[in-house]
Amino acid sequence: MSSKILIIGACGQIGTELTTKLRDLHGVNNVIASDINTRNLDLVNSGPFEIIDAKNYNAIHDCCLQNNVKTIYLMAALLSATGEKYPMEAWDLNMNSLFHVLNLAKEKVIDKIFWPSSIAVFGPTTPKINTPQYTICEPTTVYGITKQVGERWCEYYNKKYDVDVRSIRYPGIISHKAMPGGGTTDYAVEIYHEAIKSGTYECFLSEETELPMMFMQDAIKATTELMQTSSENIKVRSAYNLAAISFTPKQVFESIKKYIPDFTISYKPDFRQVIANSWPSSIDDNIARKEWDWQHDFDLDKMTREMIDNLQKLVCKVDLG
Ligand code: VAH
Repeated sequence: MSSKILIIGACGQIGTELTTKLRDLHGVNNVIASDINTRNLDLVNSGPFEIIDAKNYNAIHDCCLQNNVKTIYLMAALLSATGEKYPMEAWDLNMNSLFHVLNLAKEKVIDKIFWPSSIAVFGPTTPKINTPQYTICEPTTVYGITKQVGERWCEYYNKKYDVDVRSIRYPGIISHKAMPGGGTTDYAVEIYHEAIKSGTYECFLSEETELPMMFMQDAIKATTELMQTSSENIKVRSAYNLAAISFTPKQVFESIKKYIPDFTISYKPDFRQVIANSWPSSIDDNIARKEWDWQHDFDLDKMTREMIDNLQKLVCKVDLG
């Protein structure tokens, strides 16, 4: 039986598009999508799918043995805003799911792991502009703590047990296919939907809050390129800084207005403003660019064009029934 890929958390914002991309690269039947429920019927019906709770070691282990899974993409996690509401649940899911896949690799049940880290590993004491790969990391969110500790465990398993685990510190990610859930950067997705749906948006961050962001197509490209890089070329076994664009709510609003002139915005910062204030404004990703030729393709206006074109097509499809 050919070796398979298992995506845990395939119904999430990144998992949804990662499943499609990996199936394009490796063949539909070689990529098993899994999640804790079958809410996303399009995805469930698009190829091999299993219900797996990322916290359940035996369920993951059995799926790997029954299907000859040799690579796992662990995409399930509680993000920054939700993690502040449910800290122990965030610790449980984000950490124990990582230990399960690291131990499966240590026991040689699987060969390779992708695990997403985040710019949330940085905190208020980190240099905010062009944040370097190696710097002070004192995260002030539960989510950020799980990602910082997770990076330490990834590097430990690589050095001690030769586990081939690879990771990227994702910035905020913008896509039109699946909504994000429970993040502080979710405003950057909601704003496009509201520009088309209602023509106005109340932003939960202040207009000058600059954050590192990336269009989904770039994030998926970086993930698959990192996983296709030969192991000896990967020197960073915590997680790579990765960057594309940084913008404020005001700048993305201005970009959208070029296509939807009547669009209006108001600002009503909530608890997520404190989280956003603790994160960098921009990221230095020169190590990823040097070690595995990373480069992004989408700037803000190119992303806005892509988002609006696709969301307007979606609205037409729904209207036409
Ligand atoms: C969040 N979208 O907002 C995630 C991401 C950098 C932010 O990790 O929590």
